[in-house]
Amino acid sequence: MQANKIFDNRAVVGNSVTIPAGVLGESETYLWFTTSINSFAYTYSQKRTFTTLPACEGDADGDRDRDFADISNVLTNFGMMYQPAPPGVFPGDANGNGAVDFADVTAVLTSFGLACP
Ligand SMILES: [Ca+2]
Ligand SMILES: [Ca+2]
Repeated sequence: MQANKIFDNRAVVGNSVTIPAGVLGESETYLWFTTSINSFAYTYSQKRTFTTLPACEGDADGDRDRDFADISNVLTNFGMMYQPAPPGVFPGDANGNGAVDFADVTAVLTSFGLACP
């Protein structure tokens, strides 16, 4: 597998990293490279890759389904603008265009109950 992007995050807390929404793209492969030094000054490095999931139109809350919670999420965030529209899932933006409007209501209703790809 060939990684097509590299994400460098030096803000590791404990053994977890939270990557903010909008940083990673959909259906893209990233290289995960870590280096740690133990108490004996031994340096240990690992390389891993991971691939993000494809977009799921109609999933307004980012939990990979299309249900009543998505309708509620669109209505709660109706009128919000996330411009310019970065990749990722933003509350209420069911079609990923950066705005929460009637098109998002339609996106949820037309895909209601369908599984995400
Ligand atoms: Ca959902
Ligand atoms: Ca939208």
